[in-house]
Amino acid sequence: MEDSLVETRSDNPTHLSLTPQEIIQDYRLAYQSRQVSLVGRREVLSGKAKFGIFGDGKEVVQIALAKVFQPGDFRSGYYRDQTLMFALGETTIQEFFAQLYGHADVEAEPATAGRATTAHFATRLLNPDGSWKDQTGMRNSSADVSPTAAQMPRLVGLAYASRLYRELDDLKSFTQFSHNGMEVAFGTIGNASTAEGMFWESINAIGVLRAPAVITIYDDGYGISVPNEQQMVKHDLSLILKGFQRVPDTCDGLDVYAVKGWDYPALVETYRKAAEEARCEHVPAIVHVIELTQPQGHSTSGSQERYKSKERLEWEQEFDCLKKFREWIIRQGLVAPDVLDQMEEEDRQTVEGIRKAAWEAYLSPIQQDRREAIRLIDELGRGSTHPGELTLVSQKLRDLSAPLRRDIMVAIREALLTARDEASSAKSALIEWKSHLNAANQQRYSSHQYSQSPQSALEVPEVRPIYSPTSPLVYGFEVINACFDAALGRDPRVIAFGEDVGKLGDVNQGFKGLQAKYGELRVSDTGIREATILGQAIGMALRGLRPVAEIQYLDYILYALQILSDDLATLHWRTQGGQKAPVIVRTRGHRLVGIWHSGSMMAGIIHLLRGMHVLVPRNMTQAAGFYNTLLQADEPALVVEVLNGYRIKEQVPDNIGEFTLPLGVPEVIREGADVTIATYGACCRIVMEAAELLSKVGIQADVIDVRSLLPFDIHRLLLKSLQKTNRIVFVDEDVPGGTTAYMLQQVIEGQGGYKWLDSAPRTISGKPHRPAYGSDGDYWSKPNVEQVFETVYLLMNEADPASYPLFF
Ligand SMILES: Cc1ncc(C[n+]2csc(CCOP(=O)(O)OP(=O)(O)O)c2C)c(N)n1
Repeated sequence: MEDSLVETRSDNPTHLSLTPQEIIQDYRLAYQSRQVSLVGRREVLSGKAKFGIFGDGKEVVQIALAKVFQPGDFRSGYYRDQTLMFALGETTIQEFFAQLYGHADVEAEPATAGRATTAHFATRLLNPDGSWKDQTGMRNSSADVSPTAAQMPRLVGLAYASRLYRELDDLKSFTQFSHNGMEVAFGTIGNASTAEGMFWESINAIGVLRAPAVITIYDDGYGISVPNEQQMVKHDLSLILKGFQRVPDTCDGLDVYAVKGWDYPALVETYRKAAEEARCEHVPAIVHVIELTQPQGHSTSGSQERYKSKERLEWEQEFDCLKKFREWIIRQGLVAPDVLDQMEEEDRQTVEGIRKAAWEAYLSPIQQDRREAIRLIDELGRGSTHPGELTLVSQKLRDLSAPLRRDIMVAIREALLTARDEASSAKSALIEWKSHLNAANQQRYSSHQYSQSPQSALEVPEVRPIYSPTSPLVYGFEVINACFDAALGRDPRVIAFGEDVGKLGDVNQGFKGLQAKYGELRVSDTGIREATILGQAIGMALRGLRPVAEIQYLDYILYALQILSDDLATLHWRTQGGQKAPVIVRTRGHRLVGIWHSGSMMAGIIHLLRGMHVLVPRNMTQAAGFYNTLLQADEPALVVEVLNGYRIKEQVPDNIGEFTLPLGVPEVIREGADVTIATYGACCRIVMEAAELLSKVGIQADVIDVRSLLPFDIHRLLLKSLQKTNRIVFVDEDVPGGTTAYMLQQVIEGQGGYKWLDSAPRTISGKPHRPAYGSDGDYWSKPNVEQVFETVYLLMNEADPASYPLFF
């Protein structure tokens, strides 16, 4: 062990200031948690639950961690944390089993209402109406995700928020979220997942930001079957982490501890020290917990005997943290072995009783539905000409020992199909029951993808921009700048950050001068670390702040796309409205120059970010309107500004800080009766030029700027245009079959536009490759005026060759 790492170990409990009762209580909780793992695995292997992953082998470290976890603190962890959650009182054993069974009821399974896999923890941060609860009175957990290490980026923001609440006077009144930044964010991660780039990016960011996070690495030597030798250089995380070690007596770096996972007193001491420094001095820490085991192997999907040696398995038995904890308690004379045996027996029974209750609670509403379905099918059979077949259907359903909801639906469909040639009141009743079940299951599994609160972005009232003869004509970047100036002045929770956002005021000057005006914590620079810029924003938003996180160019959002997709976009849905993170992601894209500054991969984005709003304003005034709307809403959104719009002049509305732009409402930017052209972003300019040329040959185009891809045209304006023109062309710079195909599906299928078509619908997109460099590269890679003109002209020629003769 290197000198600079603090190795803690102790055999003497007296200095722990814990009573024997507290220590025995800790042991019993650890023991109960182990029982949960054993019983849980049995439930999966017997077929009652689908998949099990448990925290066995990590009980003692989590008991120690829980001791320093205070109300107001946050957890960002992963699937091994059951003991921590039990010890915090934030997940009950019954709720754990409810999740194991997939009990889709928020009362029974408050973390995710049956949506997330086993051992995905979360606390409910929101009231049923979507408003924030008082976080300082609760021990909080952000909602887990399965991609390992993806819990790390949001830890950056959860911890950094404490610094902001402590150092920004204007935030002092938000006592629902913080008391002077005294909150610590606790992260947990497995040893193997530290091989992910996101882990290193996160600890670097936490160190740079001096964000009070305490990160625990549970090191059990393996990542499923792959040992540390194949996961990390030098095979020893403590050695690698040495470079992050805080320079003594400075704030530079993190405190790095190494402690054995079976050594209860040492763990208790280590966490006390680490949490105290983080809480009071905002010094982050890493606790590398070594010599951990995994008694049941990785998960229910496989057996560890296939990849662990006999020696390793023997060592794991010997160093099982529960065994060592028990031995230590007995050695200290805190309790006699036979008394402990008795307690263990009681705890085994307790856990089994809770499991049984969880199973019955899960099954009983399904059985009730089954009874009703059987009754209705039998009723149908009584008046039917197919009584035998219908009896078989209901008997099959009755025979299932543990029916699923889908079994009920399959039986109903089979019964209705059997009786398809009949009409009866019994059949109508069954059809009605089926639609009732479908609606209930829709609610059960698909609700809350977007906000259902009064702060939904769709509820923000529209305020039109006001112009007067004195409204100045300025560059686009100045419009954005005025909008952000107003937002920062209006609301102290608005915090903007990103690469070059602070001192420079972003690469296009949208924040020019605003750091000087509002300070370095309100408008700040970050490292080049897109994934953790997003994580920073998610964590801050979870703690009540209003981050505007900038990704410098749309092309680089790919680095953050995983976090956006897995974490941010799913958050509200995967907690069934229990958590929200109203992050505004600001970026700029579409055509400018070359392969990596002309990105417009909008289809990739909209398909991966369902659960967020995705907005593509064509100019900076519209972007400002969207920001004003979003800052009043409680939902996450991505705004893609037009890269080549910053140097184009626009008139600033007199109410730049107040006007709003509704989401999902396209705008007709040129009227015509011959053809509808739907587009967005930088392509609006191209299409408008083409429409001008088309009008010279007598073709009048209805040009519609879609503006908002998610949500899309909620009032069916495109359909109205199509009903007038009977022809439609979709134009954008994405790849063929990208967002143009999405728009086509929305209008032709979704809005029923196919009924109004006199010509086949067309799409015009960029090439399937990235845009080549230079103006000519742009011209032949992205849609151009001539291409739009010719496509529309051909459409008209097809319909009326005499009026529109071919000339090319
Ligand atoms: C990004 C990602 N890759 C792969 C997986 C599949 N997977 C689940 S757990 C796991 C091993 C993780 O090992 P470690 O981080 O040491 O944690 P442990 O399960 O041992 O506690 C893997 C590879 C995943 N969930 N996420």
